[in-house]
Amino acid sequence: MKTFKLISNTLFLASILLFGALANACSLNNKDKTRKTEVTESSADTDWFRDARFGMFVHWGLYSILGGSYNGHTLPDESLSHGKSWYSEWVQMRLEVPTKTYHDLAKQFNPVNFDADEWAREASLAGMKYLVLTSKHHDGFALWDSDVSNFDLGSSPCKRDLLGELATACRKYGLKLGFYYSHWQDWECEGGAQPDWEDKVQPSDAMFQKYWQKKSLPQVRELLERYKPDMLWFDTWSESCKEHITPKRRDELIDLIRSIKPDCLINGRICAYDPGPRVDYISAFDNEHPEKNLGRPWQTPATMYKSWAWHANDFNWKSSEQMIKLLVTNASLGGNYLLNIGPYANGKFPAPALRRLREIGAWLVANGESIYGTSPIDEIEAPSWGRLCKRANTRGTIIYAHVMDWENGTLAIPEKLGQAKSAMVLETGQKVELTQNGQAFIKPNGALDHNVATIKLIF
Ligand code: H79
Repeated sequence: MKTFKLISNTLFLASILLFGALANACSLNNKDKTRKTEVTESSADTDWFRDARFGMFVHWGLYSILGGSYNGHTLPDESLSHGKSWYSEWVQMRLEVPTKTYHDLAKQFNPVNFDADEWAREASLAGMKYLVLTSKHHDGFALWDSDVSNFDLGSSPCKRDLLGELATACRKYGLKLGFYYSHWQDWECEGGAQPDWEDKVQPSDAMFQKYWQKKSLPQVRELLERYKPDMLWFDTWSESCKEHITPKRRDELIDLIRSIKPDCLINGRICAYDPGPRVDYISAFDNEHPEKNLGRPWQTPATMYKSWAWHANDFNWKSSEQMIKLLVTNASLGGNYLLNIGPYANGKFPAPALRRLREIGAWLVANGESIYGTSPIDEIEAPSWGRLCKRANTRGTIIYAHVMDWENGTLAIPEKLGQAKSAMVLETGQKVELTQNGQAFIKPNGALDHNVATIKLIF
């Protein structure tokens, strides 16, 4: 246990913020100079995040041992008052696991098959540019050996530095690294927020403050100092956090992060009902795909099936094609897609997840040019047949037309884009015929990808 250090919120911090703001204002976007710059007070450089478009989320912790079931019950189970959810990382609360039984799972957590290099390699092969791991979910278990809590990896048989291994592997594969940290709900700590259910007693403000100062802030500090993450992912989703996550505490947490690592990106769900202007990117709700560009860097956290963490009885796998379409749709609106994996407790990725990762990665090998570093076309509604992404540079404008439905085989190009000069299948370079006025392109002969075919239109 270490004593909590007060955060210095002084001239030093002010100068960092000022410097950050200036640096931001001066930085040129070398990818697409037509991008609009929004007026926010995010002081970190978000260009890498916007260009990345695709990341891996990983939900992994003690709950992975139970795999969505406990004591003859499996999620969702309506016979229990709060059992109606697929989210297996909530198993402790939803399937009413006694506290001691749940905490004893720490003695079993020994991921002998965890190979950080393999995780990072798979993420990279899938075309992902960053990886975000649950360092502590709502159950309160820290996936590292924490100085400020005994409910942590240090109390398990695993004596490895899992987060450190992951940080090294991510660096090797050129992936940015992020941590999910549950700053609001913490079911283990006396002052941590509890599920917002009528039958749960929430901690008083004084108790929450103790948790905040003795566990939440110091653990965020530990993560930043030890592992130097590129981004943090906080989780609130409704007004029910208002009692504990006040704008003052939100800002205190942002100040702490900026004072240690000013370029670490912070998500809007640090305070979902009022993220304020200082956060760096907006996280949509779980599996929510907005229909418009949110105007700031944004991202959808998404599942492959219904649960986030490993669930042995969740067979609702989305197809690779569905997920490619969601990635493309988000990209066309300026957003990222943070696709989740729920590894087994032993550290391995389940086969259905691996297959999907590799299929999406295979699509991106051929079509990545149409996704990474592209811009949305805000002023044009998506055509009925698919989605559009843009890349503009001094030589002209390229529009990537992602065809999701060939309709009658001649697809209209939205008039506002003007007349295209030429067109080709992005994957193969095969020329695609344009109508005489360059206002439509015609389905090329030969086999086209059954997923999403990308036509590169040059203007
Ligand atoms: O860590 C994962 C979840 O355990 C945690 N956030 C993700 C990233 C989370 N737990 N609960 N919630 C988020 C609130 C979820 C609310 C939901 Fe819905 C209700 C999900 C589905 C129905 C409303 C509608 C919000 C998204 C869609």
